[in-house]
Amino acid sequence: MTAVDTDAGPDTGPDPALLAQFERVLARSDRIEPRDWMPERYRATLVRQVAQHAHSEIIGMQPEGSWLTRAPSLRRKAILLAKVQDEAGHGLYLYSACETLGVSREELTLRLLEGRQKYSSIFNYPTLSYADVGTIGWLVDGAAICNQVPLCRTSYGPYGRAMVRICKEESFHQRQGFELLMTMRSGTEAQRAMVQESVDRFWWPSLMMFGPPDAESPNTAQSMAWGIKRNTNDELRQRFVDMTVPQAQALGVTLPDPDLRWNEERGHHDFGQPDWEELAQVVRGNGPCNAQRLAHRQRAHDDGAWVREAATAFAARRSGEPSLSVEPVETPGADR
Ligand code: BYC
Repeated sequence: MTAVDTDAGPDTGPDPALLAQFERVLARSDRIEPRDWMPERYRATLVRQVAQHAHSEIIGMQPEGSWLTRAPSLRRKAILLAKVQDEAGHGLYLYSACETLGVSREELTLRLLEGRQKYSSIFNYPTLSYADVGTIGWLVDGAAICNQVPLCRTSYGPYGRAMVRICKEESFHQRQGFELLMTMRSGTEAQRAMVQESVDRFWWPSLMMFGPPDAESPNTAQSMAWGIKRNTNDELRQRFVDMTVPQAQALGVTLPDPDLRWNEERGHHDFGQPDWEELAQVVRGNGPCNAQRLAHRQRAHDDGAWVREAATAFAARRSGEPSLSVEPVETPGADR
């Protein structure tokens, strides 16, 4: 789509020609790019979803990050460090994608800290054992892959391109989680029990990651019509269950759902419903770790104030100079 720099303005409604052009782009499954005209509600919906996604990546560093200092071996620590750093990177790509919609990262951070924007419910559950690192990789990143692979084809260019790279990294995350659980499953009786206990705690919250059932999802229909979402919440939840059941069998763990069984007629697994009231409570801020996660994020933001100030001062100084000159710094006693 070519760049259009005019807008008919809020009082008169969108210019029909611009709207028609926008709809033509969507109809041929092409991308909307930052400088293209777009309806204000399309832009606002994207800001909501992409910001929520970015916040999830950043808050999502906490549950696993808390195990970095307690990793059982150097190898596990290196793997976990790489994964948590990847999550930070994902957050940054997504904040950048969101900034192309005209909202600054500073503003987005403020909206998160003031509770005006959400992040994924899953990160409001505690990580109680090292098996949880494996379970998050296997189930949470597994759910994230199911949700995010279709988002590589989302209608907004910067979001879709960010998702391509993120999905590649998520695949590694899921494999490392599965491998960790597989290793623990071939360990002692206590380790095997630790894996099962962890899976029992994370199964239902993982299913909730896909959002409420379609019938109670206020945003799905419009987001699908705009090509922001390519599948409904229930479609992706079903895909996740079908993908995960054989993996659970390979691991030798049971999934805590008495209604889970293969349905020959449908060609899919039937499964029970998560506790939707629990999801509503967690999303409203009343999950087991909501307050802790936000307080930690606020602390990290406060601790980072000097870095932002220094970077801003440096950028201002650099923009005031015709060219960047690095001045020698006098360091007493330093080697010459
Ligand atoms: N948690 O109409 P609906 C990761 C909200 S991070 C919290 O269905 P929509 C990882 C929803 O926002 C991956 N809130 O909404 C990182 C809406 O409220 P608002 C995170 C939820 O947007 C570190 C309301 O409920 N992935 O992988 O059509 C370590 C009604 O819902 C949740 C993404 O962010 C929830 N689970 O669909 C490891 C994916 N569910 O905003 C791993 C991108 C619903 O109207 N996002 N809500 O106030 C999406 O695909 C969609 O936004 C959702 C929800 C499927 C989540």
